[in-house]
Amino acid sequence: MDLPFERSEYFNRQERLFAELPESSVLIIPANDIKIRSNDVGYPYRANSYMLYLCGWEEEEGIFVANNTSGNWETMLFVSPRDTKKEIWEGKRIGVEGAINWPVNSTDSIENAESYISVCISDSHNIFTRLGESSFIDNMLIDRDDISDPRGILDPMRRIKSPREIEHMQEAARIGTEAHIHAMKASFPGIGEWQIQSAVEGHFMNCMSRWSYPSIVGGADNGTILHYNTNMSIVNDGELVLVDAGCEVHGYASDITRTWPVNGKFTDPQREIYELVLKAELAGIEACQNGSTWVSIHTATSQALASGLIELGILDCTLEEAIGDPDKFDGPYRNFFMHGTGHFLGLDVHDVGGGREGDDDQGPILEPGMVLTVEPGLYFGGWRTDVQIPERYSGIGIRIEDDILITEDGPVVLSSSCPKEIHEIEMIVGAGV
Ligand SMILES: [Mn+2]
Repeated sequence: MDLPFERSEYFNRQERLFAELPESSVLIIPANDIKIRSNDVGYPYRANSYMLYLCGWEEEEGIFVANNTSGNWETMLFVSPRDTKKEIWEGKRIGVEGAINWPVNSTDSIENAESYISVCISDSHNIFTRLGESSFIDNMLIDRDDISDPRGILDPMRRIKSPREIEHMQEAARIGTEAHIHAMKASFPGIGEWQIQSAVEGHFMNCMSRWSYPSIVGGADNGTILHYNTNMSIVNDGELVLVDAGCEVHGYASDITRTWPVNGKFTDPQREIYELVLKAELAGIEACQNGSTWVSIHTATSQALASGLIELGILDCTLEEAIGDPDKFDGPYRNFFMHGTGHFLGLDVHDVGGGREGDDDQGPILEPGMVLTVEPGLYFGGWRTDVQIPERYSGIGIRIEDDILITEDGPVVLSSSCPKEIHEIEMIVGAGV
């Protein structure tokens, strides 16, 4: 099995992390616990992102341990040992001998992990791990109060993608883009949301990929529900469908949203809102400049959306009033755009490194190598009771989302081949597969 990165890249990540840790430290990264779905059947297993980042270990079970109690950093990977009787049922294992090809100093059976880690933690003054990931590790640390979360160091590292990471993300964006094009071509009035989902996810699987989050396929009013993923309704003639779907390549996510009329022709009200969201998205992408603040992207999309809502007569106020407190963005435009403009993207679809709502400052400064989404939307759910929805726009939910790489020369749209201009969409929807 080939690792998705050269061993040197993993060693480089480990060294940069270790350089930030004090003497007498132990770092413990356990694999995710297996979650039961039904009786003895587990949910599909997905490796812990920090495990993938530091050593690329993807098998169920596994503990990455690093310590510098001897003065030098030593890394150890505990894995499930070879066991023919279990492998007959569960599949072949890499095993202790095979795991030495992973970027660690040594490997051992997971059965020996407890005694090794016990010695490590009693010899160390600083324990770095994230509690709540593994009941096994949590139980071993129950009496310790000198535990620190290594994410404070790892997350800023993960925020800047290496050239090889960007290659994997470009590939995830390429597959995601093709999947959206397939779904557009396959659309027709009366199609089921699940059938569109099947076109999208079928393409992921065809490319040896899988979704990076449950696909959102919402027709008409369902498209106004931000995390709708029931995907069980029919999309009728004259209705829009909002598809928010992305896939993973070596753990790296794409996250793309497109909205199109299933009959291939926007109505005037749909076109008015679509053009506004697209304008806001392009303004947000343009704001993705090296050295800019995170919040400047949200400011750009918010100003475009708010002024458009005023022009369309949906809001009757000044731009300042529409946006509200410029630090809080709490004006009435939020009735129709109630989420953030984007998030970092990487090994987690909502990747680590800040930039999420709740940050109290201007957010991270954009730097080359960061990858983030820009995804403004407008939602006019006819079912809403909290706000007056204009009849003309009732049932319209539109979001447009692309994956953006920050470079010294400006934003690079990794999902740029995914159609989003109205004339492109009208040409491709229903073209058949
Ligand atoms: Mn997103």
